[in-house]
Amino acid sequence: MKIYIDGEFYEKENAKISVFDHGLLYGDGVFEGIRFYNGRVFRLEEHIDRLYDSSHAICLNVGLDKQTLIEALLQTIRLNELRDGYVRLVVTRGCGDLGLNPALCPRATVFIIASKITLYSEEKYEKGLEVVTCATRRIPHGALSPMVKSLNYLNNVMAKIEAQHAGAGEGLMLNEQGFVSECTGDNIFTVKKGIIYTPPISSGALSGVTRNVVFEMAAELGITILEPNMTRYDIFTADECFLTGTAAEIIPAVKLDTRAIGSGTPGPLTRKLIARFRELTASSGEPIYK
Ligand code: PXG
Repeated sequence: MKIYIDGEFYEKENAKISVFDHGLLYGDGVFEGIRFYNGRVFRLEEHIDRLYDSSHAICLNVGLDKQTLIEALLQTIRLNELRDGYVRLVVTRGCGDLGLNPALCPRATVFIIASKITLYSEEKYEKGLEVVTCATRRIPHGALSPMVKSLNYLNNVMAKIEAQHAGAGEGLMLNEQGFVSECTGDNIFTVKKGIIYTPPISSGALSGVTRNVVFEMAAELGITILEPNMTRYDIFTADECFLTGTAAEIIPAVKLDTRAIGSGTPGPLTRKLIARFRELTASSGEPIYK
């Protein structure tokens, strides 16, 4: 495996970051998780744009322009001779001193890992996930914008632990007001009487790239999507529910806090969206091998 760090490629054993890197010391940095299918990177531009928006919001200069970073990412996949997989792109504040002052970090650290990721078995895509509500709330806008895909995932990790302790596949996170925000690493959608619903970004949800693909697919199918404030009740009483994320793709959710959602099996619109999503991932995206 070849890993990109600051313009050089290293074997896995030698791909190391300093203990003085502020990404490690303070979670000071941003990242993207990007998938590629059939020799093409899916929604590359959207991921890169979000990374630069996240960096800009935290006053972090990536140190590379978008095109150079895209070329480094494609080159990392090529050197690993992969056609299907997952890229983790990370930009940290870089090496500094002890003390959180970012001004003491002269330049960002950029690293890129191209590998594989499987979050759920095929059975979960067929039968659906069970979800539980977590006590851990989504970070509020006033603490750190939840739009920033930062290296501070501790609240999501705490929520994931709660879900695991409950034996559930995913954990539902509410915001400080008690409205539904998203899951620990996925956006959430419901279907009720033919209309699709998802919490607004203002709820604290990440503006997911896969979430945006659902909006496009719904437009294509002529299905309305609404973004009202949502509560657990709206999910208990939905006809269908599914989660979206780069790693999870589109996965049905069939139970919330022991209540069956709809029939308790993946619904027809969910299945249709999964099928269309698979067509899109197989046929679109930035070619890796030109
Ligand atoms: N919300 C949160 C908090 C996320 O971390 C999403 C929503 C979905 O966004 P995208 O743009 O991927 O549709 C995410 C993304 C992992 C992993 O390693 C997690 C994500 C993406 C890739 C890998 O568990 N979460």
